[in-house]
Amino acid sequence: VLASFVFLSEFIQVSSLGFYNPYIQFTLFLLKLYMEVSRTLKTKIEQKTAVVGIMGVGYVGSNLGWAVSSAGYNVVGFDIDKHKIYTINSAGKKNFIATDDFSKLGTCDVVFVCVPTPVDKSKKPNLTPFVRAIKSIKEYLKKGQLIIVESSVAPGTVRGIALPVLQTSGMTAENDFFLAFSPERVDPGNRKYEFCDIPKIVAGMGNTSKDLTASLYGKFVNKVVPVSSIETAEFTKLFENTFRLVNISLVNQVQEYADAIGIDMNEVVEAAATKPFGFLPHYPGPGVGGHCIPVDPYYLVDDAKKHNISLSIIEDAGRINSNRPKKVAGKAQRILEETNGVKKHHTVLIVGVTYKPDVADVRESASLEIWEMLREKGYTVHYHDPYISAINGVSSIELSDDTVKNFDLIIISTDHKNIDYDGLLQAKIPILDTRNVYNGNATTNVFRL
Ligand code: SAJ
Repeated sequence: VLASFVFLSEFIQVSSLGFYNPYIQFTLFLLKLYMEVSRTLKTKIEQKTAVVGIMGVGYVGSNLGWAVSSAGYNVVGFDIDKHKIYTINSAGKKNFIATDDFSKLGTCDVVFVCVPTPVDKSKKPNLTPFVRAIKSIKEYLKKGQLIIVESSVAPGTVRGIALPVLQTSGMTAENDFFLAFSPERVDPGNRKYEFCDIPKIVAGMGNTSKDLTASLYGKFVNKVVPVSSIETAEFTKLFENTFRLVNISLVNQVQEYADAIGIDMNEVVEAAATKPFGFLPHYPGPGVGGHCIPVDPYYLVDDAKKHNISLSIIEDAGRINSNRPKKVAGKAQRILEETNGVKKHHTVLIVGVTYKPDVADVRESASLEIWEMLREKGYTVHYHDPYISAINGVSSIELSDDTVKNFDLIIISTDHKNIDYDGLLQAKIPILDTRNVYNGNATTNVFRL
């Protein structure tokens, strides 16, 4: 009855505008209803009464959830991983809870998609988690909901895959629901930039989606950067990480040449970085880990191939970086044979097993590849990492004179800040410093990559 009353009053109001053409009247009426939908959401965003859902509360979704809830919104995290759910709920933040009950998606005014978009062993994109998340959202999609994809995907994925799935609900984007894309830029362990300091690129299926999304991010991010299309935003994310991958591979490959002629590549990079323009420092390392840099660029490679374009530079860069753990293992073997004899059984201590310093994340970590290669050479390998208490069936060993002296070689593979590297020198054990923690300071028992 209420609905028909609203319908009637709207119809009368519209028709009183003097348009007696029924088609114009009906169109105006629909326009009014549509504006009502977006205006309601806009009001909820402005008044912070919008309920915000986040599909996937890993490092991206959980960081986003803390930021959005700290801005004053009620946030519901959705995940299939009970540990992730427990971690959020045990924090006891009243306006940030997590659940595996996806039916609660229907209570959300906004739903972010922050699920992983990995690649498989042959570097082919794997959108299974992404499509599964979109289908769950479609199940509970309601009129006026805003869906914002943050997961890194190839250009055209939101429009070509997410949109059709959502529209099987019978609702259409920009009329019944809103659909946008804003690439995640969470940087684990980065203490220099808070969440709010990192500008957010934003694009929508239409202007209303874009504007609603920009106004929401504007509540907890200092700078929102609207771009012309969703594809531009998808492309931007992948390109910014491809830039990093290629530059890391450049410094890794050139380091081999520098090393061959006795030049310290880290010193070269530091010297080049004194140029205040046109140079961005990247440093040689034992390999490229994590879930962004060695992954995102292959979404570009894969999509470019569909357009008969070969982004060979990215594939070459990937090969250079993938080859680094093998170089470290080979260098370790040479050092051991030089310092410890060819036949003697060798024991190696790897310092740092996470993929990058000061984070407790081992995904795609080069250190673990190096470990496996040393084990295949018959070496006994132990590790120390203050962020990882146990892995590969062993525990992190404490660094002390008594423990360190039992090793034939120490490999500094991830340079956490909270490790006493000078203390390691006291043991006079050969050290392979793949991260330049000794900054090239010449000491007899320190070897560079
Ligand atoms: N690495 C090098 N040399 C370098 C920089 C990194 O070998 O000069 C290695 C690291 O050891 C690590 C891998 O590359 O194994 C990736 O390092 P990363 O610093 O890029 O760390 P990520 O994977 O956490 O990348 C994130 C990305 N952020 C997002 O995707 C939102 C990336 O875009 C950032 O540039 C990066 O953090 C950052 O700058 O810290």
